[in-house]
Amino acid sequence: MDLNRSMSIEAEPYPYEFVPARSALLIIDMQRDFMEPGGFGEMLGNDVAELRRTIEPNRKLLAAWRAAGLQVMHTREGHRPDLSDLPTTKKVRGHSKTSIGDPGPMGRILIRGEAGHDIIPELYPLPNEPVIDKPGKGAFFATDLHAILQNRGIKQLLVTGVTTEVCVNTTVREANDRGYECLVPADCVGSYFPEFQEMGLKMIKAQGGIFGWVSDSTHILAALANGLTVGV
Ligand code: C5J
Repeated sequence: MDLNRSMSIEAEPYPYEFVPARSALLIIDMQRDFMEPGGFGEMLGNDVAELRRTIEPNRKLLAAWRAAGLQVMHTREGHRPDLSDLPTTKKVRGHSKTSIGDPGPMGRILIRGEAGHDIIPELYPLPNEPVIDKPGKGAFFATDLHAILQNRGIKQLLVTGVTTEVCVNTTVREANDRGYECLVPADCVGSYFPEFQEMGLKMIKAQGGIFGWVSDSTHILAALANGLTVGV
């Protein structure tokens, strides 16, 4: 595949043109505590099945993206063990009996280094794939993501992961304001709340693609397969 040759992906509100060499797959917060039965997400009363349906499409997309030799980055939401980067407002929000930093089902909740904070085995990062540890919802806030993307010449992002209306949406908005073009495959992002899934995607592609484009992993896989054929 010629990584500098522009490709087109079927998307809404109109086709997404992308140059593979300038694109990265950014997988947001596919962490055990959000995704796995028995984790923090489920402990709060959420149905993790709503998120787990995204694992298989993400796994296929990741495999194809890696096979094409393209760049992959991952994020994890979490905090330092001493909680020095955790705003009190975030700690107390929701008045939950158990909150960030407390002992949870998979170690201290959303604390770096704990089992629940790590990425699910199905999508585990390879050693050459940067993992961005972020204290907020957006992946650009208080991280070196923008610097890494700039140093690698990345201008376009395929954003997948969880949750659609929180960390995915916030990251897409941050990226858009920094001049990146974002494509979100609907089957690779998930929310605990079906109505937020729908509206979270609608908000991205509304008004001529105000924050980006929405597609489906099958269209991305088709474009990659087509690129491999054309490139030989
Ligand atoms: C993410 C959250 N990753 N919902 N976090 O969306 O708190």
